[in-house]
Amino acid sequence: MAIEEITGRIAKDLEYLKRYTATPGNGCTRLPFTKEARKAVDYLKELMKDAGLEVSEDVTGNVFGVLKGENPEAPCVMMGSHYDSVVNGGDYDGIAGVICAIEVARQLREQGVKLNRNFVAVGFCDEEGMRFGTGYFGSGAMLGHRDVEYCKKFKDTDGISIYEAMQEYGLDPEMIEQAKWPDNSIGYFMEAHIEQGPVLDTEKIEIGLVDCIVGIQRYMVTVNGRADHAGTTPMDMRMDAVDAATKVISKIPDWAREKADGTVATIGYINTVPGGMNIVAEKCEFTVDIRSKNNDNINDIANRIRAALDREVQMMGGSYEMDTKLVITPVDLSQEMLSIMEESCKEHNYSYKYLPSGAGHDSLEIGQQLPTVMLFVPSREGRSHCPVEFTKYSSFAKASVVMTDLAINLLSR
Ligand code: HGY
Ligand code: MN
Ligand code: MN
Repeated sequence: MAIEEITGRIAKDLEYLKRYTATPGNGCTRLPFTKEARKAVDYLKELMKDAGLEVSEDVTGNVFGVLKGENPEAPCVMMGSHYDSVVNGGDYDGIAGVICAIEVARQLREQGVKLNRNFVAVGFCDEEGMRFGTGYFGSGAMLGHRDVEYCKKFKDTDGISIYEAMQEYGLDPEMIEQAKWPDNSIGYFMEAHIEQGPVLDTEKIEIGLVDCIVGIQRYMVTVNGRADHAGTTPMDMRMDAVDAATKVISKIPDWAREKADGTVATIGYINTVPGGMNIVAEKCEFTVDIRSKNNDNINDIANRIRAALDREVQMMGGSYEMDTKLVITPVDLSQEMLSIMEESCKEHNYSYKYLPSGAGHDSLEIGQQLPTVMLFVPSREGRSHCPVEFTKYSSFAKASVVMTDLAINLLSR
């Protein structure tokens, strides 16, 4: 099929899916276990059925489409990404990778490829961790890394746990462990994704071959002081949670800069309680997201945060909690699968470049234990996690052509 026709199919699907957002006109907000997620999954199911796939949805809200091979018992070739988004995010992060997986299934059928094993397209339910502060929920559950205790532990800012959100969505969280796929049932995992950074766009390169993904640690820190009158309380009598917290927060970006190797640290959320302009803050909550290819750097910054909190809180006379939301180590992706994609790029005369991923992905979770590979396509001006996120549909079409070549190789084994 001509690349223009493939581009048209992908464009139609992604344009249609743009409507499933809680913030129309202000980016994509499709959080897990919401009506927007439900509608997107129902549409993905239709596309999978139209592509001749056997469709199912698991106990966590992951959606699978299976193209049967000769030996359905053999470890399958799985391809996909996530259908959830951040708040006011872009229209391509995650969901485009799910559409690319369905597009690969279409091309496998159209080319009459003989499948020795199943090809499975997947849409994972909660990669971002945006709602509950975690990450990789659906892909983690598929690997058996999520349980009922986990679902009860993490809550959104309205105090709703994953457990309750799943129930409201019509799922039974008590069955979470049924999401686990049997050992050796997945042979390979492939993911197409937007780069979400500036490299490919700046260098005018069409395909990114991702050789590693950074490790990530995420924390919610709560500093506890004492509420007091902003006017009558002398400065040396205060237990000002904001004063203590900001003394720590202000140091964190420099600790990342000092590593001078691409290590990053982000304070994405700060909140004060009770939040009155004439009240000394009783509490100050903030998130920390630390990432690096070097896990020692991540641990070092997390330890420096703890030491700084100990110091500042001791001086203030209050306390703090540093709740762990996510800890995942860096992962190297499959060189064998990357080489096959590199050959495909050469054959189709697509420019390409090997590069690391500074963003986390379902492949980060899955690559910890299975042969995994990612392919990036350019993000205009490197922008992502915002409404201006943009990638040309023809880029996704090229990605699907390269990944079909990889799938054919793996499915012939
Ligand atoms: O946060 C990330 O890196 C990804 O977009 N989930
Ligand atoms: Mn993503
Ligand atoms: Mn994302």
